[in-house]
Amino acid sequence: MLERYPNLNALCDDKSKAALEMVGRNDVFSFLEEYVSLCRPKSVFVRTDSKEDAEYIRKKALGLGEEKALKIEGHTVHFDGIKDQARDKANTKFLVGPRMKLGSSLNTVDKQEGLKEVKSYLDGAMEGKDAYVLFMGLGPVGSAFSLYAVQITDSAYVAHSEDILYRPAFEAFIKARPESFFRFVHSAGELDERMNSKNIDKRRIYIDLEDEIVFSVNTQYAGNTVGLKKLALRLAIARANREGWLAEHMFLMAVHDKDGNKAYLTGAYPSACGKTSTCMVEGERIVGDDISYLRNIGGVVRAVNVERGIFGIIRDVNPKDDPLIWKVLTSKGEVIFSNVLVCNGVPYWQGDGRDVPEKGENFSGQWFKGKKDAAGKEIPYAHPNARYTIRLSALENCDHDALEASEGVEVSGIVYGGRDSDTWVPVFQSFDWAHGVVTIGASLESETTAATLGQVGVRKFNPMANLDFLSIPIGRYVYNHLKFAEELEKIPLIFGVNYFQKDEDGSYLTGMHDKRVWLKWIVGRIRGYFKAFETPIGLFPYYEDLKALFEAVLGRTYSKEDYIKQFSLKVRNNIAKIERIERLYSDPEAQTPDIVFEIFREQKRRLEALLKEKGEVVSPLEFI
Ligand code: SPV
Ligand code: MN
Repeated sequence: MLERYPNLNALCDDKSKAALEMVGRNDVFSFLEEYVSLCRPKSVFVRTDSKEDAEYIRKKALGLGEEKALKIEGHTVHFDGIKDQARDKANTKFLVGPRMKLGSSLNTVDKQEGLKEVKSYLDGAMEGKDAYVLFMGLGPVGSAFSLYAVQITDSAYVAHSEDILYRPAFEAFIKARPESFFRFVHSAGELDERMNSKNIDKRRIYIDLEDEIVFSVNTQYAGNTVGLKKLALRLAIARANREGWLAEHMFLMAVHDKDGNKAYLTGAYPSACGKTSTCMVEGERIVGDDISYLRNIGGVVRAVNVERGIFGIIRDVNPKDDPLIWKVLTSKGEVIFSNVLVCNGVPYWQGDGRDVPEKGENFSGQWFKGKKDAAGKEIPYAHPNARYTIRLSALENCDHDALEASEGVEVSGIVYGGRDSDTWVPVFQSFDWAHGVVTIGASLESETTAATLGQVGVRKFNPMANLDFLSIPIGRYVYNHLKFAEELEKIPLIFGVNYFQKDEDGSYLTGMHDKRVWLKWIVGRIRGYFKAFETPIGLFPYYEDLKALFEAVLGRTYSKEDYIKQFSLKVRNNIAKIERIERLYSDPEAQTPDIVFEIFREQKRRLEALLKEKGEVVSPLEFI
């Protein structure tokens, strides 16, 4: 069969040929033939699920210098180029044909034009390099949640990362015979002497939703290149839109109730808003930190972690605040560090609590204290968006059974984590599903962080923390959430959290570990052992319940003064927020259903009445 695909056939060795013959699908072969013909690698390696194949790729990454070995066994470092340190939002675009309408908030390019452009950059882009073909699964393989993907990449680092972060699915792909599968074509393009993508001005991530294929070229940063991560999320959101489920930028975790039973929560927080630290809190269990698929199975919401690893921000990971991650990062085992500083085989990063070496190697090359970039700006020793790539199974707090459960776990609550200094209280619950979807999830805002290119510290709208990955009109996306609950027998509760409220002097109003208390309150609400009182924006906790939780969880007295400060409702700021958010949904192409505006109107009416009656800031005690 392969003989009908001359370039592919000629580039594979016997082992790879045998693997492809086992797959035996013309749609796979014609896809690969098209892109090996265009990109022209010197050989093609087809990865099966075997340990040897994973090892082959790991060794390639080291042999080629895409990764370097560190002192601790199994640890490597990878450097992305100085201008390739984050997701490139401006050059990530959907290819749209004449009939596709995605609304003004999505970044699009005419399909024919975009294809022509990206294919011109892919033309010969793999020359002199080996290409790796990977068959991977999203979610536990062989389950109702599973999606399959085939990626071709010329980066051994990308292929290695995929192996740590996702489930190999060569055999599952053959067995499941999926009707359709996601396709990813990646080339780092021409490389410089440090093995970094050279033509950053021609960096493109173009997404074809009709053919479920993503092209990524002239970049190495994992958020732009690891197909199964954010590239697949965009395709999955479009697929979920057609099929009636939800593809979300959410962690999945277990929180124990007072009897020690687990309640599973999903949580959406924009980058660097406390998402990983929440699902990693002491005493609870992590299932996943980034992407979940949610389905209605038998009238309840069930979810899986799409991934099996973490591509986490390493900044501020230290033994005191993150003992479990720290342990993995300082013990034997497979870890890829990226964009840290390496000195004598030891990786260093910002906020690790150690003395900063005077020199070493970092994303800029040989680094020394005071080194400046081309614009005269001092280069930090480690990039603020430096990362670690690990398997979840390496973590002591991993909920292994839930991670591997092919039927997923039942979701009892959904948490949306915003980041603002002056609008949301630390934790609150919505009145019902629609109210939570609209005024909490769809109204999420955060300040920008180093995970995306551009200015840091600006408040940005980020519905369900999924804005960067939306591949359907934004109002339609919200509608899908509203619709999702219609056929449910058990509807998860929805909560909002904000760890970043500030006092007048600029200091944070809540402590780093207080999120453990908010989670316990959430579980108490789910199990029905805490009451809550009504305010115009939702249900708030009683002081006595929080006081008892602070004592039990953190062994600390929680003062009424703190409670009043933290849970005072900033009425005017909440009105202003609604006005900001409403506008963003009003583009007709957004396809926002009327109910969204009605829910905003009602909330605004409640807030305005309160403003008249009690003023701009209202103590929680006033509601009781
Ligand atoms: C995020 O930025 O949301 C991440 C890392 O999880 S990235 O892979 O860059 O998307
Ligand atoms: Mn993410």
